[in-house]
Amino acid sequence: MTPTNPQSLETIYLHDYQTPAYLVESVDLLFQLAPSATRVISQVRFCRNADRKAVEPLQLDGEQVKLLSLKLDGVVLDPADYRMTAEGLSIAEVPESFLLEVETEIDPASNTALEGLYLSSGNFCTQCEAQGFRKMTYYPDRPDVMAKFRVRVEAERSAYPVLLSNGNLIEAGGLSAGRHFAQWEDPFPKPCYLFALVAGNLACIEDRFTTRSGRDILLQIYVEQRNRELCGHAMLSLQKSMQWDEEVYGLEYDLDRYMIVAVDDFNMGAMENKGLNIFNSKYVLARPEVATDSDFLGVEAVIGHEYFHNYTGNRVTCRDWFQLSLKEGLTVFRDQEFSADLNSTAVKRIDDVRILRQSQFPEDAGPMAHPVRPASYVEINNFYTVTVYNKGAELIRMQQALLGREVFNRGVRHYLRKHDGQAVTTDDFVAALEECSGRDLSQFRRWYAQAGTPRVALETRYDAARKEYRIVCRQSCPATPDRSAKEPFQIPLAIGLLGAAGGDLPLKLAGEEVSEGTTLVLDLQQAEQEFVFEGVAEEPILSPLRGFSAPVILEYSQPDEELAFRMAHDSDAFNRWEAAQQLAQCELLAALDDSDASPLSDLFVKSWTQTLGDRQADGSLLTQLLTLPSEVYLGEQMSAIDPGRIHRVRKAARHQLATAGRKLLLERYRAGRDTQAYGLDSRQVGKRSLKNFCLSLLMLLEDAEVVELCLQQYEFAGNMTDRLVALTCLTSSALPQRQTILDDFYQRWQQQPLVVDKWFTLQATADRDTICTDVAALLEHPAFTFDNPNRVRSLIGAFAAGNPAGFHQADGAGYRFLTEQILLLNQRNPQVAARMALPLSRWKRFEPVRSTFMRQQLEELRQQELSRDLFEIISKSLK
Ligand code: 7MF
Ligand code: ZN
Repeated sequence: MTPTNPQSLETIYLHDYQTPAYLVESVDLLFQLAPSATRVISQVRFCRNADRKAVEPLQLDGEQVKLLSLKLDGVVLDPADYRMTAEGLSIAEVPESFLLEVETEIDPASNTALEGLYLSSGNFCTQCEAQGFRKMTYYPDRPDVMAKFRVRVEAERSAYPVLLSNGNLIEAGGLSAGRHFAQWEDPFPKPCYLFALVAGNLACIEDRFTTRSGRDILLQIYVEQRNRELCGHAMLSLQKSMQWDEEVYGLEYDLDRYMIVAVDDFNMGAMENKGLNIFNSKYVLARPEVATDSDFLGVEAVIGHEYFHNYTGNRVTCRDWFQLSLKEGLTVFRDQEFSADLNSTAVKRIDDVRILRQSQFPEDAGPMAHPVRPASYVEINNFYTVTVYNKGAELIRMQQALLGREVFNRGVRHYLRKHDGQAVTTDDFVAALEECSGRDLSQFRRWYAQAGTPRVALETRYDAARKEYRIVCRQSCPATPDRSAKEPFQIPLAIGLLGAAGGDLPLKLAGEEVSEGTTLVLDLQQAEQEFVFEGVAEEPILSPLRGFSAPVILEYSQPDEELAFRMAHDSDAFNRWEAAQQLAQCELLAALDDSDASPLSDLFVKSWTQTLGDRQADGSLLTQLLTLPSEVYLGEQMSAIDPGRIHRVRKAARHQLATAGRKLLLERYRAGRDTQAYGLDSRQVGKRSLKNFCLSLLMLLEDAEVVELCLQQYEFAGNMTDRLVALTCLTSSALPQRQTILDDFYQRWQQQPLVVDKWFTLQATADRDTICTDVAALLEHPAFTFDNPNRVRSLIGAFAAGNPAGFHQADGAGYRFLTEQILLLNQRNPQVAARMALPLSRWKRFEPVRSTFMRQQLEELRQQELSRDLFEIISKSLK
């Protein structure tokens, strides 16, 4: 752990940005690999940046590395010639251009933070984004310094037969003493955060892709030998990604070889290193017996995401880390569109909006709120957030809505051509769209600079005599830590008007042509603005914010009957779901105030049952429509969150639906059982999804018939999707077979780490009064370890973030448990520890008893010696 010395806790500001004083022409790296003592020899050609007149010191970043030697143009530097700190070294006087040779030693075997060079299952791998490169050698570790890299890797041949780095393999061969080498060269200049190295005993699965210009690309996936049968879906997803980027954006892959390596120990999802992506094995390995349908979708989305970075991130990169959303927001947007095109647009949109509301809106309303382009940070790793990623993607989506798909698409192509090979800013992106469209997006830019979720209140009035329909929009945005007063946003508000027959009415704004299509994007710019529709033949039902066209909180109360009508008839599938959610939300929130055993109205139950009976609709969409708003989302609607009460009401409502719908649920469950071989097409996925939704609800009844179905499904399931749902239901039950079946599952799958993760998660998220002691007991299980981030997330993360009622137990036991684990992790892996602390940061939102307990734990943590990552979160939470 980096000790928290005052220097390392400094805040970095966007307004302090300066171009680098020295640029790099070329980098030659030699890695002499050994687990506890790896030598890194770097030869870097520097030249003074042309925009500099005076001589400035050369500043290099380097942390936790042992400097062995430093030579400038072949001459060994005397310690008096340079200055060293815990964060790097600077050389006061250097010529205009020169060769710097740096030799360092590092210890990958004891690297538990998993940044820089480390070992995973005995194999070497690297993670350099954002600032891991400086943990290997001294170098200007900033994304606006781009260079061509040549890399030579040397290692013992028997233990590390595979030696990989970015780009093209130039040469490979034997060395003395059982060692061998490989020489790699990446022809594209890149910042060092895209550097990668892998060495180990890995199996390689190969396939090919022919680009539309006829170039033949070698595709390789490297995994541990035991996983070689689990790569088919990842390979297919890669080929689909390459195809999609050619078809939609005209982008062809630019190297002859694309490599993916899967490792078990990884702090995050995956990493887009040029030509050599490194993945958390969770997003590569998949087969029906071990992976669920949603795992398969996750692999496809993450493979797509990393592939799409090759242009949006690698060919055009970020000037500095404040611009992170330049590559992440845009690439998330691209992976969302990719998944929507391959699967279902509506279901994908619903999933993405759920993430936004459940994670990003709360972040925007809490102490860690920051703009999509932050203005300052202490630890950059803390800024890989849902705001930068998912709200960032929403900003891209809004620009698409404002410009129209076609113009937007041309704008993105223009951006990539104009800035190819450069390190740029989010402003450069918006400017490229402006150039292409002729539109002025200056007001839109505020979305990048102002934090907080805007609220949009709507008021509507129909004038039957004049056949006019008016919508008055008022926007506001609450204060956030960065600033209190907000300028109005430019908000694309997609709307439709429904007639009594259920169809869309034509849309004609006063003074404009009748608009094409049945959805119109209103361009809201003022704090208050009125839109008048003409020729509206009947009093319409408004369908507002179609497709969730802007990341805002809408304030518009519609009568329950209108919501039920929209739930059945809105032509926008997303808004059918939204209407159902609103209707349920109103009733559940109202029920919080009395202890009624039946929180849902007859109107709701009737509409819900009608939806359940729909035999035409896609199963996945139906499941979404039938699912009540989550406990987290409901909590966000309360002025002071009471997780216990929310849990009870939501459960009572589900029980009510299960009782009222029992017959139909059973019927739809039986109809959904597999009659053919397992397949991943969306029809089959949808069928399983609906069937398993029915089972989950029915299991709340715990009657003999249903329990038998559940036990049968567990026993005879031909795939992990079905088996896991059955086991999840059993785990929250009080049935006598519960423990035997959990043991059985573990016995069957203990050799598959990703399945063992599921086993921990389903216990950590179970609905049980004993949950805190259950989770604490699982810490002692032989399969639990703090060394593997997936395992930590599967138990501790799943409990704190995925079991609101259990974690927020009223006596504070969940909070005390979490604090202990955070402190254990703080030493080993600061990045993961900091993420685990986020649930506590929301203390102010909870009812007084819980709020006090949460704050106490934060105070407790503040007393300890913390990593920079954790220090920033804890101190900002207590401000
Ligand atoms: C899909 O963004 C969406 C987001 C950084 C690491 C992957 O490619 C990445 C890396 C974090 C959080 C989320 C994602 C990634 C990272 C991610 C992955 C797939 N550049 Br941290
Ligand atoms: Zn990314």
